[in-house]
Amino acid sequence: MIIGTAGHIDHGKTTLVQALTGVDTDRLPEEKKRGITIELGFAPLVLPGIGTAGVVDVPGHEAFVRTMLAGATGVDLALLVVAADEGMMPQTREHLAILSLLAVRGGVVALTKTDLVDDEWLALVTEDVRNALAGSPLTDAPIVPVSATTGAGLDALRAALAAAASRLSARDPNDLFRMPVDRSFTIKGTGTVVTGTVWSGSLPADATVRIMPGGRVARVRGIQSHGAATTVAAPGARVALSIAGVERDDLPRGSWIITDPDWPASKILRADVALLEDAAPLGPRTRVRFHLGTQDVGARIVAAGGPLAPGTIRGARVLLDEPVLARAGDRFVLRLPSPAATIGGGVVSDPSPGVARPRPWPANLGVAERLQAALAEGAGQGVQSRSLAVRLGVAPAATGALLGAGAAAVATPDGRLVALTVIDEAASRARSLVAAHHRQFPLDPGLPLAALRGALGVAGSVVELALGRLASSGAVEVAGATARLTGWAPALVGAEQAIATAVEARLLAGGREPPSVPELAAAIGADPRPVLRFLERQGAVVAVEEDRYYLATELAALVDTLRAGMLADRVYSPAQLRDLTGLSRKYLIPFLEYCDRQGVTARRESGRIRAGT
Ligand SMILES: Nc1nc2c(ncn2[C@@H]2O[C@H](COP(=O)(O)OP(=O)(O)OP(=O)(O)O)[C@@H](O)[C@H]2O)c(=O)[nH]1
Ligand SMILES: [Mg+2]
Repeated sequence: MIIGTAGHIDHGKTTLVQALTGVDTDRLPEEKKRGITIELGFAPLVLPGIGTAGVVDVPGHEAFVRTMLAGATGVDLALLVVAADEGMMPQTREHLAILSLLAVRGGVVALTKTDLVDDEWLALVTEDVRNALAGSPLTDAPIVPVSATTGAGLDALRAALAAAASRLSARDPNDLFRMPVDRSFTIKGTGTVVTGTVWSGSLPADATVRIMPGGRVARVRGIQSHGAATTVAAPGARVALSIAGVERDDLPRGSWIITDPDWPASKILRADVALLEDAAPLGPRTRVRFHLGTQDVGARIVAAGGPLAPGTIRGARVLLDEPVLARAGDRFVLRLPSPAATIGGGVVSDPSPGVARPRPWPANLGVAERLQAALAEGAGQGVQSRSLAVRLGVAPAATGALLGAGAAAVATPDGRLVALTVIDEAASRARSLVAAHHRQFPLDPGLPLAALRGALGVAGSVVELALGRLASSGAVEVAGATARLTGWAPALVGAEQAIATAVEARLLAGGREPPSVPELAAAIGADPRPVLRFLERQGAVVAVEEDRYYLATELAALVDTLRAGMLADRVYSPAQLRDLTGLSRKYLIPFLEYCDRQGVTARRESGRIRAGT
């Protein structure tokens, strides 16, 4: 449970945190000297009935909004501090806007320094604050009058925080582990230590982690929470991790600690974006700062249908100057660098689009709609199933249920999710391709699978699924490495039949010395090759050398003659074998090489022997 302070400079945030927890979080000499908070402060707060919550104290100075953002990101509850003597001030409003953009889940307003004002003034300020809260996540938040100086109202404030905390739903400990780093330092004897709030999932001690966005792998040596060693970093906890094998500069604020091996960093993402009421329209060329977690990078926002204007949420493509670790559902804040101002923010709808120039999606899509859109974009390659938890922002265990809940998709054996329509379409195209192949090559046994895969342009596993469907519907069957219409067999018809008759007649007439393919072609006035290949598959002819076919019966008789005439273990010279077969030299050598390949004969230095039995 993390509570984050918010509010204008000098309104008493740090003093109030000290009054509640006993911890002075302003430790830096410069903070002491200037009397302001510069860096994030952390203190444990015991809440009745809840346990120990972590308080993150942020600076109110307008120059440190970036630090405030790093502190406010991932908090469960906001503690908005307003000094009763000054009331609503610019950073009160800016911090409130940031809490809204981050969609903080609840909070309490502390109207502090009440010892400095009278009741009438207090009533006016309270009304002012209530009006300012309208439309924010703190709309109905209790406004508790307190004084850090006198201690008045502190118990009521604790009770209000405890009540707000009790209304929060617990975070899923089985979700993907993720922690943005807010501080990193070196402790003598311990090494590199990072602190942060666990956004999701759990981390056991000794875990292997990835430091994002760079992806470096490291090992966790120890975990502490609120100063005590613990065996697991639980979701929503403030923790310190000591990490082996890295320097503090390897994981500065803005780094992320994760465990998922496949979670990619994003350079381009899809998001729903909205501008604050008082922001100027934002075009695609304006450079903004994109704050997500404790990370902030330069970015440009390309919204669908022209520049963004306040008042509507729009789908956009976010182009990031540097990689960011994002997940669907993540909230982010947009600021202008100079003059520094918070101008808007949004929610990541797709952290890893499947194409280089993703078109923005409509705003406010649900999980099922985003899955359908991703499947449509993935087309014949589908979407990797293991990417869904990040890409859709659901716990890994819940991704299976998406399919059960009617997503019209199929899981492939190689871990993809493919839209049913894609498989249907691949199946119908495969069927047409096979039929067209039969028409074009009636002597061919079918369309080679490799050619089919190439022509369909979809993942191999999608081709398998499509063929599986065609097979079960009885439309297409796979035989060996080819696909054919079920029951289809190559046959000689028309002109091919005439060629076959002429070819067989001439091969028969040639006997042991049949004409070559070019000779056949010249004799019959047509290309005999397709017919010869067909007859070869039928077993009627055999290619003894390139461009020379024998009738199978003729060849078998010739081989028998050779085998019968050769004694075992005796070497025959070519001249002897010529006499034995009656073949001229031109035919003899290719025939003997054929017999070598077939294992009928084997070569020796001075001739050939009979091989085999
Ligand atoms: N009278 C009175 N003074 C207070 C109270 N709370 C804080 N102060 C004074 O207000 C001044 C600012 O208090 P801080 O707690 O430093 O204010 P802050 O909001 O943390 O300021 P930043 O972190 O710089 O934004 C200090 O001089 C405090 O002593 C209070 O309840 N009553
Ligand atoms: Mg302070």
